[in-house]
Amino acid sequence: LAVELALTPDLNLELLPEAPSTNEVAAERARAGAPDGLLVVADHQTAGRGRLDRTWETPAGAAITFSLVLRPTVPASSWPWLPLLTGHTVSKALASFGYETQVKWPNDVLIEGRKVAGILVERIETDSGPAAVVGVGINVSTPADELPVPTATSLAVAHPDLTPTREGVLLGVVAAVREGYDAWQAGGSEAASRLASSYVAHCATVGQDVRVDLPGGTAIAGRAVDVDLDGRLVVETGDGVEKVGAGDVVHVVP
Ligand code: BT5
Repeated sequence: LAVELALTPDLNLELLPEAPSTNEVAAERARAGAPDGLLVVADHQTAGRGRLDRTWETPAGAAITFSLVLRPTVPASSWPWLPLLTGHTVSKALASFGYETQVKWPNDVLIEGRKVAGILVERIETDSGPAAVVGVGINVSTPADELPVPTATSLAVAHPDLTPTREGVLLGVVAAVREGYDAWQAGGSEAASRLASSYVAHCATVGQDVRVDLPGGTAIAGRAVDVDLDGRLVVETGDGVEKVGAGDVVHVVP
């Protein structure tokens, strides 16, 4: 991984052979003053984290695990869009390599209904103001029998005849995330609503009958009809309209 990345001089990069969690390392660096744009990449991640205390498991050498330190200048009210923006740009970047990807709200990237990439965005407080750590994990060459859960896939399992390198995918995805973030930051409310409509148009969840498992242990069911400007999923239930800020979507197969 090191050799090709070293040829890309415009990256502010910390490349680690092994790390427990790149989100942890990036958060430490942000607290120590790291600027917007620091990219922490681990060749192998040993204690990857998902949302809500879940784990993210990837075998050595087969996955991409990285975290970006961002210091957004947009109002704090816009920050909830960061995970959606990241899911959207990772999905588009993988599509540019030939994969047919979809985003499941808020930010799981799927191929043929299975999860190929997961995203964990965390907001942290630092002496130089709040920062966001954007963590991305992508299953690249993981063989089927080493995928941690039946709902997972990898680029290699989904499409064995496409064989991009891990470095190539990493650089393509990082560039896409960075570009999407810069456009979103620079573009004001117009860019924000453009992103929202582009996201809604590509999100596999909108238009589906869903059950959403909420963090407290309850669930709601209904039709997902939209994503609002705060990034919340809008669900029409029998009792009216509910807006969900966090939860796990289960697509209900009719
Ligand atoms: C996520 O959480 O999907 C966020 C994953 C973020 C991983 C990146 S890697 C770089 C950075 N450093 C970190 O420590 N994390 C980030 P969530 O939506 O909660 O999904 C977690 C669930 O996905 C687990 O409970 C498993 O069911 C499943 N899972 C675990 N490992 C997986 C994998 N490699 N591929 C697909 N699904 C996986």
